[in-house]
Amino acid sequence: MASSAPSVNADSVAAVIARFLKARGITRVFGLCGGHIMPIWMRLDAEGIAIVDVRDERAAVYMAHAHGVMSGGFGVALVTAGPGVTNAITGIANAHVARAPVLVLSGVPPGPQENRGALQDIVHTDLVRSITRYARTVREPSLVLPELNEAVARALGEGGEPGPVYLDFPTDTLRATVPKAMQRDEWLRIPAMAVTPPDPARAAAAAEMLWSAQRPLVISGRGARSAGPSLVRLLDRVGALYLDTGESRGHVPDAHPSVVAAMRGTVMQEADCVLTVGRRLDFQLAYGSPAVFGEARFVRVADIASELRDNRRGDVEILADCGAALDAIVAAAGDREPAVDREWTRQMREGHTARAQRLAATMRDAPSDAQGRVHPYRLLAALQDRLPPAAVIVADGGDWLSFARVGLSPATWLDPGSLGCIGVGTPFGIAASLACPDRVVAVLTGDGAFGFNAMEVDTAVRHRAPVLIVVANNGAWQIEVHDQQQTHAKVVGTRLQFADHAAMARAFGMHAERVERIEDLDAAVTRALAARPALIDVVVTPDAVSADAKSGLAWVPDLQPLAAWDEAERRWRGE
Ligand SMILES: Cc1ncc(C[n+]2csc(CCOP(=O)(O)OP(=O)(O)O)c2C)c(N)n1
Ligand SMILES: [Mg+2]
Repeated sequence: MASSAPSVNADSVAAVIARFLKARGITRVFGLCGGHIMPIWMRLDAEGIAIVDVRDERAAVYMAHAHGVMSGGFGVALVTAGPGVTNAITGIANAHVARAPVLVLSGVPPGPQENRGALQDIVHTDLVRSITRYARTVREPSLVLPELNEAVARALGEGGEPGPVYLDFPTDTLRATVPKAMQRDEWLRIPAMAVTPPDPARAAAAAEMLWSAQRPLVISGRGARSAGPSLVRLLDRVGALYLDTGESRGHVPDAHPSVVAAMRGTVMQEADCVLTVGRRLDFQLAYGSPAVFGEARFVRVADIASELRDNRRGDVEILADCGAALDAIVAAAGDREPAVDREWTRQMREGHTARAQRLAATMRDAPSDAQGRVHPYRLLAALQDRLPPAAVIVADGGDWLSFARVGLSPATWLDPGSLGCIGVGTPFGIAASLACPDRVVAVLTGDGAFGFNAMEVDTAVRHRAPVLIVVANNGAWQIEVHDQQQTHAKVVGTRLQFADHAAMARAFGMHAERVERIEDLDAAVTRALAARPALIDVVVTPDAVSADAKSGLAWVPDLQPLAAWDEAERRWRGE
């Protein structure tokens, strides 16, 4: 750069952005450098904000997403113009579907070069508009703080749906000065988030429905993450059964007597009253269809619109902070005895426990295949034995994700979510391990899913992110192989190599081992846990067929995501 270039002064837009982020508690930003954003980059550093420099912008957004989830706040990704933004788009789309608070910052060419064919000049805001809560180009230096305030408020869901937001700035704007008068304290404070209290009449109506139900069922999702203790209190009082989903996994411990995950299909069919807490009735819940849930009455509790009435209306719908709503329902019930059928709940819980015990035994004894390749269950058993109970589990892949979902009892769980965005695993794990260095973070990823962001092992090493990556290497996009075998009797374009991912990780300085024989597994896991960041590449048998593969999920039926639900839906519609 020419020596005449101005340095980035302490009252510049870039400097004010950095001060704003610091004031909002941001200590770490995920990014990939570029000239258009360099003023922000340098001012972040000047403010003492750590920059986790990644190898692809998509990973930066995934990391910001996981940081937001783990911290309970929002995450920040800083990407450069043009391809920096287009690379980030899958991460933004994923945060959009997951309703995850992420602030994405970028640059655009200086104003005098706009529309002249400048380097990396495309209209980013048009590209990201449909997958963000707010997408603006800020050209006026004096407006940087109100814009940042509005963007972060929208990301956090103040007055709307939480999710990703996007701001970019012409590089000359980043270097321009913000008048002192427009650096107001009100924009640099952490505002108290408004909590929407529940309508007491609706809380009473919900209590009436739940306390008079014989077979009540509670299902939770994203909106319940901050309501764990209230959720447990409600379950204890009303004696309902409980199903969690990936979005809120771990917030009700698996040992709680309401948990009946292994009886999912039966309880969905038999429940007479279903309470959803911060959960969309999306494809994972059969769209709430009467074909699967029967004529159960619904109570819907959510703090955002999209989780309140999608696909199936509630007899009672409460738009409020989820914890406050659940507390109000419990309070409205007072000391009334619930009408719950204890025989039903006992049977379901017993069924769940028996299945869970059978699964645990199957996992421990699952045999290797004829070539000695480990069964995925056996790998999960080895991990379950060695990971601490408070471990954060990040699961990613096809068959392997399905095995991990049923085989582990995590305290915290992250996965590709409703977008089915495989490849998030390694970036999610890196950010989670940096956000929670005192907890063990384990990424359980398929070999296919790992490939998307495999280069981020470099980021993990450089930033000493204490993550454990476990690659279940079956040499294929195996869930798709199973589908081709079942549906098309031909396998094409779905096999990979049994590549040596450990050798690759070692090339970047990570402790990594390849495990090809069951005898070597336990010791390798123990060594890797002690040497994080670490990776083990475990050759697993492609012959193991997961629940998701058997369910027809990969085949994509017309009416419902699973073959059994699809048939039920067809019968119910009289087709
Ligand atoms: C970004 C993206 N591309 C493709 C898919 C489709 N898909 C879903 S699972 C899967 C296979 C995953 O393979 P791997 O991670 O090795 O897990 P395995 O099934 O082999 O256990 C694919 C290709 C997807 N969900 N997301
Ligand atoms: Mg695979």
